[in-house]
Amino acid sequence: MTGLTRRRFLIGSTLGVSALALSGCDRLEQNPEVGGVIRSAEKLTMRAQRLLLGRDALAREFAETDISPAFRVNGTSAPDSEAYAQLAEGNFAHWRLKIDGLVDRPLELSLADLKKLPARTQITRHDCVEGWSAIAKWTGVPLGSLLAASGLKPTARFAVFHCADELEKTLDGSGQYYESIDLIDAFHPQTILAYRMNDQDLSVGHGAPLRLRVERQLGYKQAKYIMRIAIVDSFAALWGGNGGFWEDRGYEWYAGI
Ligand SMILES: Nc1nc2c(c(=O)[nH]1)N[C@H]1C(S)=C(S)[C@@H](COP(=O)(O)O)O[C@H]1N2
Ligand SMILES: [Mo]
Repeated sequence: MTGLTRRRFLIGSTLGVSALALSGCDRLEQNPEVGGVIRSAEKLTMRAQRLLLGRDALAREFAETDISPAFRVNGTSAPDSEAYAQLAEGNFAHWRLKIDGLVDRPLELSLADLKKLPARTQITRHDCVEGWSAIAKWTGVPLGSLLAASGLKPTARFAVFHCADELEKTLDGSGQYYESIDLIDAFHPQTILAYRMNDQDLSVGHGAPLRLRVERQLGYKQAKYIMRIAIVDSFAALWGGNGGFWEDRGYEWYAGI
């Protein structure tokens, strides 16, 4: 081999390698799964930007002086199960929040774990569909930060909250309280998993140890007694298929206010 041909040979093989890498890259983008990841990342960026720029999308926050002297307990006032009673008895030290489903890293967090994480406090008005409202101060962990830590899979679309209580005794268990929200609401800055209300640990009546605050929606979306959050691409297979206990009984899934 002469010097020149050897050089040509080397250039040729280098080109060959990068051409291969390029075509590999092409093939990667054509792969529907990878294409989906890129497209959904783009969608997430778009959503995050809309949330950050659209300040009017925040629910109104109030002053300490606006806090209602009384806040009704509505729906379940204490879950009627031996398992819950035991958890409450032990001050929820043995309770664990599970986050699973379409995530890369399922999480199991104790109340102490949650309390160590960066928290958000907000004073907001709760509006029940039955026609009463009350203002309270809520402290908890932004749901979005937990979902980010769990690593959502590209197919993730909804967060489903499974609660400890049965609001209606049914043979098939469909009286179990549950709720769901989409990722836009899940990552909204005011969407928190609250463990404190008006500077006190959340009482059993108001959903101890953990309840959802999703401030741009009505009262029945504010799931109390959360045990598990499942990330899903559809809630069609759950109970009545409408994404929530009240939704299965005819209420709107998106209960915007
Ligand atoms: N697990 C669970 N979450 C629930 C309910 C319930 O019965 N069980 N009731 C809903 C309704 S209709 C309202 S208005 C609020 C009431 O919350 P409060 O008891 O703190 O007022 O919780 C919502 N979340
Ligand atoms: Mo409600």
